[in-house]
Amino acid sequence: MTGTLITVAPTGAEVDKAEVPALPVTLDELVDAAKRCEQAGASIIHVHLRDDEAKPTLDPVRLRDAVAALRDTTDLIVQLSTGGSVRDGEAARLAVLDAEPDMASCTMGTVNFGDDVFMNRWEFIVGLHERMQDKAVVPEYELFDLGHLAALERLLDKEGLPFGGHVHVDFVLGVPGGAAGDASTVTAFAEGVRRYLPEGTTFSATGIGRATLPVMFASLAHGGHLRVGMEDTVSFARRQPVTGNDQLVERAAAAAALAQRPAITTAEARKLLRMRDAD
Ligand code: KMH
Ligand code: ZN
Repeated sequence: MTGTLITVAPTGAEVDKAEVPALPVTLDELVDAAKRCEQAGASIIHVHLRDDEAKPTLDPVRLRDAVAALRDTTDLIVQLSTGGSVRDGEAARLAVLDAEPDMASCTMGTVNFGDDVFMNRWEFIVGLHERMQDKAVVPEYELFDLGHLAALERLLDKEGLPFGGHVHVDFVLGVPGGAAGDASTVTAFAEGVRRYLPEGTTFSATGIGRATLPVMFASLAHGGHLRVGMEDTVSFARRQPVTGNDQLVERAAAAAALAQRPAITTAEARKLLRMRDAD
């Protein structure tokens, strides 16, 4: 069994900067968080950007600038979100790939998302998958519900493997409207990966809000990897706001070390995910 791949999702599209001042929203704040998180054990950064009013944006210039700045200042694998916010349209979400990240997210189906709907039509998913194949971008397939496993099996069957040939998925658990954020749900997803997806498929898992710890421990127990960050969790413990993303990465790295699967380096992560620049 390998060590643990830790992804940090520092910002997201939902958390309000006015309510959570530690949320990184400017490029300087993002780069600072990225450097600290790399130091703490992260190897992938899952990126959402904000505009000058700290609102979510898919502005192409900002996306390119962020990819360049993160590459200049860290060795992290840069994964852009194509999920954006629930208000983003398909064309803008597809255009994210023009910023030429190392990786990008690809959500495997529509899901209720609190009071909103996170829309991911089949044709849109196929379009994202194909464009990532063409652009040599490694996808991280985001699974918010068990049915998304079957959708991914169908996608790979019809459209072929992603660039590099390795399949990596992330379980996003505890979204109101999606799969629950508890240990037995992680078990169901892990069994689904073994049953429906190609041999060697790797998975990480993240739990929203108070689901973060049960999901983290269950994922480690199943040989899975971890995603943490303020996109998903803004309380470190009861009545204890997160002070920064590195605090969450440090805790994940400590849990991984206790599980005797310490955090892997960015170079090891590139190899694991068969990235184009892996040694
Ligand atoms: N913000 C959510 C609506 C992704 O980044 O690919 C979607 C999301 C998934 O965060
Ligand atoms: Zn995201």
